[in-house]
Amino acid sequence: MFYSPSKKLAIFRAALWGTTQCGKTETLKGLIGQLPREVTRGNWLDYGGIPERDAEFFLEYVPVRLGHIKDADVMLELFAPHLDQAGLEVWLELASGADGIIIVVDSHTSRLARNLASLRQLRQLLVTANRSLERVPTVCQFNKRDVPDALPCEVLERAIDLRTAPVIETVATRRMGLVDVVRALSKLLLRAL
Ligand SMILES: Nc1nc2c(ncn2[C@@H]2O[C@H](COP(=O)(O)OP(=O)(O)O)[C@@H](O)[C@H]2O)c(=O)[nH]1
Ligand SMILES: [Mg+2]
Repeated sequence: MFYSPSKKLAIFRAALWGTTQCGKTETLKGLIGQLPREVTRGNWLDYGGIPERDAEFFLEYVPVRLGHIKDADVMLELFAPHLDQAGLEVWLELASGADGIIIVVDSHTSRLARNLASLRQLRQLLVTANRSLERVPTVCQFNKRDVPDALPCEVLERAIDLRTAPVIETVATRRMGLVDVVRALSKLLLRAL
């Protein structure tokens, strides 16, 4: 957490982790659409005139202004790097510094193996950063609950096996559950404070 006593500003940083196409961008876009404009002001999701090819290398970023808590303005900054290749170094940096992690899980049955591989990769990255997933406030976002072949939540929970992390079901494309994800993570972060 970053805290500036003079500005009375506290900033938490959290990373969205998950396989390509699991719904990270959709989640961030959904939050921007759902939360008051003031809350997510200054996000980096509006690439505007940037060609698509270059936009792939941008780090997606959405600030969520949580509000005034105990005499300080508290912010939660959400990050999601776009490209796997461009991502790893960025990810290591994020993994070292992140106060929290949102693990976005793709509920498609066919994506289970990929979800698990990506979780192993996250664990490895955290070990490289001298950290452990069990010690980082983490929320599991089970996304794409609307797809016809979605695995039952119990099956996903057993496979993911992150007992300490709250599970939130979402449909990012319909903006379902997204604010609950932010709320669950904020609760963990503020408790850890
Ligand atoms: N049916 C369904 N599709 C989704 C959901 N979330 C994301 N998608 C779609 O999955 C694709 C990949 O999503 P995106 O957010 O770009 O994935 P990212 O690679 O993790 O950023 C897009 O076509 C989204 O519209 C969801 O909850 N339900
Ligand atoms: Mg994306």
